[in-house]
Amino acid sequence: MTSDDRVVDLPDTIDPQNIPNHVAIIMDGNGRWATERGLPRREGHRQGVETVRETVRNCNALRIKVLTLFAFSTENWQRPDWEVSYLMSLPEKYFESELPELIQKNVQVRMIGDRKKLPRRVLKVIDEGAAATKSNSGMILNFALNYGSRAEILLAVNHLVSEAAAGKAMRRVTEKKLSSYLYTAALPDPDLLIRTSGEQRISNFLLWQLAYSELYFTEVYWPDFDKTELLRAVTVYQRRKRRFGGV
Ligand code: V07
Repeated sequence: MTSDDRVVDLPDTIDPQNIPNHVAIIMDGNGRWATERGLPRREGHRQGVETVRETVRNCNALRIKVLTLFAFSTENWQRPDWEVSYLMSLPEKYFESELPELIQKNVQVRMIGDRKKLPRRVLKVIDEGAAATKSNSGMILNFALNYGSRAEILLAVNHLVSEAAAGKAMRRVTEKKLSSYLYTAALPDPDLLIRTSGEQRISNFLLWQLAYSELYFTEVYWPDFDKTELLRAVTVYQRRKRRFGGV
């Protein structure tokens, strides 16, 4: 891709020198969006995928380096079967229409989360998407699927325990060492977490990684989270003075 694709008209509230490196988003409110319109929840999820498409374009244009999207939590299996099946069809739908553009835009696709419970077909399309974009050096698009943060931390701890039990020299565990066993090992921590649809919780998302992130909550439902809303979140992020606990 040429750099021209990423020339955007930025409002003057945005400082192009202070764009967050890593933005993570809890995409909440698809069901409520649909219900309020008298539409089936499925319509909300379908529209939610449209918003994913646009958000990926907008983040790429802003030169955000990593975008992590919380697509399916370990708790989401409790939804009705028909809804879970519909949600599980979305990765395939997304790649069918978007993979050529992701490749053209030099985007690298990845997944974080527990692969075990995911349907084989879903893993296949995600692995194919990841393989097709493996050597891309542009934005990293990271989908959290069947993801739960406590389980992720426990997995890391248990890796460390096994290593210690196997007699590997380890006098103490450092933050760096523990981080290296998280799904996000290769990624910087998020600078900005966005959650749509009014809930002000982290809901077991990236608990370790969000330690110093700016948190941005908006009432807007995910299907309505457009470019204006993204720029608003980035503007608020830039206005906050980040102190990392210092003075
Ligand atoms: C899902 C649409 C966005 C709103 C939140 C829930 C519904 C994109 C994906 C996806 C996942 C992996 C991947 C490519 C695309 C997705 C689920 C739900 C389960 F490699 N949107 N989206 N996956 N929704």
